[in-house]
Amino acid sequence: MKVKKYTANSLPEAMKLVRADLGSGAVILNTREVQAGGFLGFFTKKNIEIFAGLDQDIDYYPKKSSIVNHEPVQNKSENEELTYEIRQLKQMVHSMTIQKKDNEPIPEFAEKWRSFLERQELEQNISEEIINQLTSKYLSLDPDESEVYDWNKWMIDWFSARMKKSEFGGFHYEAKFLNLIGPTGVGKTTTIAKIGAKAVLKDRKRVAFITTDTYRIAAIEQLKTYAEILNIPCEVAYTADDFKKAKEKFKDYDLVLVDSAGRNFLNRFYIEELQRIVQFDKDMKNYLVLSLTSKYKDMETIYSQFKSLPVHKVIFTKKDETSTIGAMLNLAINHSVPISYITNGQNVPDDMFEADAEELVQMLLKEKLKHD
Ligand SMILES: Nc1nc2c(ncn2[C@@H]2O[C@H](COP(=O)(O)OP(=O)(O)OP(=O)(O)O)[C@@H](O)[C@H]2O)c(=O)[nH]1
Ligand SMILES: [Mg+2]
Repeated sequence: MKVKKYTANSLPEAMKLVRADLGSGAVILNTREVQAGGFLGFFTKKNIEIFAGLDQDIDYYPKKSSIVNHEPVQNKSENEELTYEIRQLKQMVHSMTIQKKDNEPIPEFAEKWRSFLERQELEQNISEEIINQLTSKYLSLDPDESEVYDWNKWMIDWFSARMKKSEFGGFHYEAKFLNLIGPTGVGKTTTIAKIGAKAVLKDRKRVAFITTDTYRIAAIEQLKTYAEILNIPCEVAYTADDFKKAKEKFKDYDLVLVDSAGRNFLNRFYIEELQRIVQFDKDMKNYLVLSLTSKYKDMETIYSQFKSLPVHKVIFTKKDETSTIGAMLNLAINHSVPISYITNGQNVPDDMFEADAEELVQMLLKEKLKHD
């Protein structure tokens, strides 16, 4: 590959020079900022240098072959060396993207994405990363190409790769006890009814309820009403001993859903109180319920307070009451939070679906359509 240097005032201008000279098949090897001109250190200005070339090994741009070095290969060892060098270069090219410099103006296209992602309350470290990479990709394309480029797919791929460490998907009877915990009024009891109804009506499982929420009569009545509708038993546990007995009573059931009182879990005291009644063991999965209408910083604090319990997965509720889902993506990207269900309404059992990475990004893209 013959490498050439192009210098201009800005990255877009330098890219234009590269494109004009090498065509759309140009391979960018490096970009850097250099100081130019000046007198005794004064009046210098910043220029952008791009090193680019055409890869002779790939013949998708035969028109430009004149600048490619066609020297015949002399012998086998030289041939091997050349092959090795080409492989090295290819690896280098693959691992490089054009880096947007901090002082470069961002194209309007990326600016629109930035304002949308900020409104979605995505953490700044995440949106910055997206905008930098999006801008680089945008600048590496011809205007005609970028117009038809599948940016939605780019977003799906970006988020999917960054959320790789998070686990997605609902409860599939991997334990007998499923315990729903979380702040007040987020929808724990309603979601228990939704999961219970699905297990009874769709999966034909033997299901029971236990509630440790004994602080309000209405709370007990609420769960008992759902139990009656589903024709399943419901036990109330006032003490740790009650809880033990209820567990024993339901030992032959397929699934026992445990409801608990909503508390201000920003305060660690309530987590300890919960631990006193419920015996957390191997046969129990703990799902933390968080409402998408809450603030991200509070969700982050509550999640980290509960982590030691441990929290196996998170359920996000009330998607229907907000158009902002950044908090959920922040937790998945910055904290690898595993996401099980998303609920989107008060109807039992319909308003709930299992989360998957692509679905989450599709939700974001739908909001983007409304934003444009
Ligand atoms: N819009 C909407 N409302 C929901 C959703 N899930 C639950 N709710 C409503 O939120 C309110 C509180 O729901 P609960 O299930 O009682 O919440 P909880 O977490 O058990 O509340 P406490 O036990 O008091 O802490 C009820 O009016 C539910 O109908 C949802 O996905 N969307
Ligand atoms: Mg409740």
